[in-house]
Amino acid sequence: MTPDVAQLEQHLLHSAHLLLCTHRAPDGDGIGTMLGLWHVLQQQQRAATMWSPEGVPAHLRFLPGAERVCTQLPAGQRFDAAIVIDTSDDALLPEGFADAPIDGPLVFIDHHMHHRSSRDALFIRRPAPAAGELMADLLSDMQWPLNAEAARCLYTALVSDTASFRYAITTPHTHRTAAALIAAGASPTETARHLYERIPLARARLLGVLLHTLSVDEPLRFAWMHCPAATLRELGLPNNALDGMVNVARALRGIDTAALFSETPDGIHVEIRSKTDGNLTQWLGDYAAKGTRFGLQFTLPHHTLTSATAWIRERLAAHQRTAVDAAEKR
Ligand SMILES: [Mn+2]
Repeated sequence: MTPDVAQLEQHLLHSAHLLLCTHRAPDGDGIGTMLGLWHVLQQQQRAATMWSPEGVPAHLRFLPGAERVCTQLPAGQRFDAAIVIDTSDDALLPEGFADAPIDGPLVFIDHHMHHRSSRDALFIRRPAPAAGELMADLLSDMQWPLNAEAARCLYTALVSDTASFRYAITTPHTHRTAAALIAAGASPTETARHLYERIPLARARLLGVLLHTLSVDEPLRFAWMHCPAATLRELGLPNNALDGMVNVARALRGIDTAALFSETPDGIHVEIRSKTDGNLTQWLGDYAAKGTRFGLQFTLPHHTLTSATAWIRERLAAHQRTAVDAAEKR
């Protein structure tokens, strides 16, 4: 066990009441990993409160213990340690975190290597495809046994962040972890059914509207879709209904890069993803703060859908010319 994990174990074993939380806009990895840790703590008879001010997204409410996640901290409860899962970026902490009554150490357990925090905390940051995998590793290092509930939650975390083991960062160890979780009680069918086979009708209709706007630039190997502000309004959907929709364009044959442009009050929100190593952080440099080489999101103020699309295509074309020039010089 490395010193940081030994320190984590001390905090977990010797705190009277732990606070567990994850990032803003909670996802399957953050919620699943938080729940997984909570079930193991329950087994060890450790008191812990799970907190997510935005609640648990509907598609994750099947997870055992989801009903125990509170949106408001229990009045009068103080915490002698807090474990923050799936982020170590101060800007992504849950709303109200600064006022949470935490008297003791703060621990960040995260797999985002580019996240930064100025807090005085224990950082357990490892490159892993999901916080769920990292948590399974930590529990195994500490020799804390998994129960079936924890396994179901951690498996769902792993499937969520790897998009079903599809990304390059998936390793043999990832699959061994998944195997161990299934052996401990996780169900691939249960997870798949809840993550992928419960699409609300309004979201399917949204996909239909977006597909009408699908355009491709074959030489650039670039595809994009547009979502005017009125679309979500008319379908009665929140902004996060667009999450992941860009992947439909990204999956097209002959396409390496895809973008979804949506109108917001602050400007045009751009979600862009690359199938290959598109080096997005290189050609979108200034906009790449919150993302990876494979996927980025940012907002372009003072743009329309048309001008934002033209701007991205120009930048992508310029990047591809530079890449060709560099290849010819070699
Ligand atoms: Mn994650």
